[in-house]
Amino acid sequence: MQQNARGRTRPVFGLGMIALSLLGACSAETGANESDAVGEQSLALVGEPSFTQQKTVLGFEDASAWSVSAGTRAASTDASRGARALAITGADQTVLTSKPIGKLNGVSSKLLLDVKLPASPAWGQVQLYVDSPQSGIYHQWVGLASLQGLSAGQYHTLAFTVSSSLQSLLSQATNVAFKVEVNRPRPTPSAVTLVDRLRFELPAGIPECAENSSIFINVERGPAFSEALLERIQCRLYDMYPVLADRFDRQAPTWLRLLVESHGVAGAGGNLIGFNVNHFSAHPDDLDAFVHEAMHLMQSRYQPGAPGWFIEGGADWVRNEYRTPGTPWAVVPEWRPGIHYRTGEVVGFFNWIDRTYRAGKTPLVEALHFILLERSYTPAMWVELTGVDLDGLWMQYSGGQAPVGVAEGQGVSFYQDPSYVRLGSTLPAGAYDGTLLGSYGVVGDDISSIKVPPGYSVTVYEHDGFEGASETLTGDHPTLSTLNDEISSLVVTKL
Ligand SMILES: [Ca+2]
Ligand SMILES: [Ca+2]
Repeated sequence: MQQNARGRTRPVFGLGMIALSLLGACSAETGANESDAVGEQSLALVGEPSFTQQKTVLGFEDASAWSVSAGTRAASTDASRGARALAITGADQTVLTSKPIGKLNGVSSKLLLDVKLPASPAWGQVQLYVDSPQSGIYHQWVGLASLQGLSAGQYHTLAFTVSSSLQSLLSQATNVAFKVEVNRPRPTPSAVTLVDRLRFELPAGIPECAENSSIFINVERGPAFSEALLERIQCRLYDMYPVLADRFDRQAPTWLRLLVESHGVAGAGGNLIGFNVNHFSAHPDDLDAFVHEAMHLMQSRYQPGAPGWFIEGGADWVRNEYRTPGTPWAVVPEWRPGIHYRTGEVVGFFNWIDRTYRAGKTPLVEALHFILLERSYTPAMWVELTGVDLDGLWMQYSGGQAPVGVAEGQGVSFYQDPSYVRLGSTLPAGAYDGTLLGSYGVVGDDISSIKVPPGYSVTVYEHDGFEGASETLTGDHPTLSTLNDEISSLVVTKL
């Protein structure tokens, strides 16, 4: 496994192969003739905890998550962290009350809150309370921080000590609301006070982007690596994994292992994401690869026999959905010779399906994802979701240009794995360069077994353009003694 020319990543580690191990023939499970609506219903994820709630509420990213007892509140982009802070105008005394948070993460001995005042107050204070009637916490006072003399126009961090008894209560509590009570001299009517970033203090060594996160990333250090880049990688995961979990798997692992390695590119499975320091040192603009890998963790519970190309293609589609603008990773927007859905260039295909057959509906990848999680996938699902079978969709997508192989026995069959596992295609007589092989779904440098029926021979070449080492084969070859995973062009001859 290696990076291809476009910088896609493929699972390369031992545990990373979990996702790849799902490769194989589509499941033939029966009784799964479910309608589209089943896949749509499961999207509601009713009753499952949210991965992003605490960060959204306590990070003041959503002004509607807070109410004020006096004055007015609005969202402000003048944030101390994230995209937004809460702006309060027109009150000397007010209580900000949060929506209840289902489950608190990262409870520690100190709560911190950032405030930015319109004027330096001669007196004033902020008092913090928590409330969870459901868990026996009734308007419990946490602490008080003074505002007196704080300079205007810049954020200051207020600290509140959390007693050990309250810590253990909060760790267990459900639906905890926070109350921030502000008292200070009456500001001028238009003066804006900003609050942001209510959070529990993090342990040393944890990046600030982990504030209010529902996940924990344990870094398993390998080769020496830029600490700044390692932090950026962790932050891409702390930012994106909860978003993906809320959308794709509310039961996704919350405790992740990030393994620093020195081979391959990146891989993922279970709760592990591994990556190659050398690749990301050379390509620090490729951090969206961690969105792709994080999606693999959402796919870990797919049914056995889930199509491997869909696992990879789905993770690519998600990566593209959440792409960082300006990064060089590109998708193939429309069909062109040399691509095939089985070999990876499918983001454009999925988007075409959504435009053509699923306008106004859940995107295809998302719908199939939940069907695979529910373990009710069969190839008939393509017809359920679009009205057309998969190969028919691909043919339409290509404008009728995609070549189609012949039936087994009517030409030479090429497989990705030994012992005739993972058929690429069965090809009639002709000369096939790398592009044409790609159009048939035969992956270059990956052929590992070949069936040559009576009356045919095949000459295989190490390089594209019928160059390099070559060998002419007849009969069946469950393994290749030479040129295994090296064939890049070939000629099929009818004798
Ligand atoms: Ca914020
Ligand atoms: Ca192979």
